[in-house]
Amino acid sequence: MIPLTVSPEVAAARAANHPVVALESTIITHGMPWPQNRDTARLVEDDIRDAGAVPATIAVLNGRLHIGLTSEELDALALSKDVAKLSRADLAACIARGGTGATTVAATMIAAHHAGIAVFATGGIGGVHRGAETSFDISADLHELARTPVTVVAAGAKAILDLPKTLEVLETLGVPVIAVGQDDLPAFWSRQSGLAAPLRMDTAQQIADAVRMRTALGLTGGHLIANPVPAADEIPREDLVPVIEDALEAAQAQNITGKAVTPFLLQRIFEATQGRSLVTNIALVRNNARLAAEVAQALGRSPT
Ligand code: PSU
Ligand code: MN
Repeated sequence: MIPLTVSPEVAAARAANHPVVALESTIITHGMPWPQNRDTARLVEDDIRDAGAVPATIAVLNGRLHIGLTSEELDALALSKDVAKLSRADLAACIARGGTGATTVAATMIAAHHAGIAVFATGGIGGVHRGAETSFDISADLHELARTPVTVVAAGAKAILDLPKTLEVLETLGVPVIAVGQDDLPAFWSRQSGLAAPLRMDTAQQIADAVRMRTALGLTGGHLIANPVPAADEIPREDLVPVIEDALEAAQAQNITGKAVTPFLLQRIFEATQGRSLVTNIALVRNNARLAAEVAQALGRSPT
């Protein structure tokens, strides 16, 4: 038996067949500093409610898998230090030991699917890190997208990664990568990556139709919906190139490896941009939450 706690709001939504959107918690504990992490988590939940769906923030608290957090639970998580960052490899062990952990994209997909939630909004997925040819650092998020049927709305993969290699791996794994409203793959803080997205769709209904067809064909796995950050909030790619290079050099000089790499780089870039990267990160997550709510609603309607 899985020790599962479904929040009253999420339980009521599921009972009424109302659209639900999953949210991860690593972005709260490892992706943003206090208090913006807590404020963003709340804003994003409200964005989903305003757009006509119910948010389900997912985390492991004292050995229980939570689908939907109360505002007290959310505050406590946002304030806690030394919370584990859980992926497919460590989700079960954390629950079994009675631990507390934040879920990454991979672990949130597993939990969402378990709870019957088909759509999930985040900032940017993990992917193939630069230098992966020697470090072998490839996020478990990619393999999760290949196997677990959840539609993940993100602003692409984080621009700290090797985006061409990330696209290659997603193609190899058979994950549909769909850019929204443009031909170019978005690059998290920037609208453009300079890489053509494999697929393009312009409406939530088109995305929902594609998701349904993939299920009808019996194909396992999820979708990556790459939603560009709103133009008013983006940091142009040219501005970020030197900042990312610097952060990567610092990570190497300080021997940062494994799970610590992504949080380290995000924090470095936050400092180097005087907080501008965080403003953009918040805007893009909110934008993804709104689209995810539309996709969840479109999945509840009949196909076009
Ligand atoms: N989106 C953000 N900020 C984040 C993340 C996503 O805007 O911090 C997190 C997600 O939990 C994602 C993780 O799964 O970063 C990637 O970590 P890694 O590269 O170690 O797989
Ligand atoms: Mn990694």
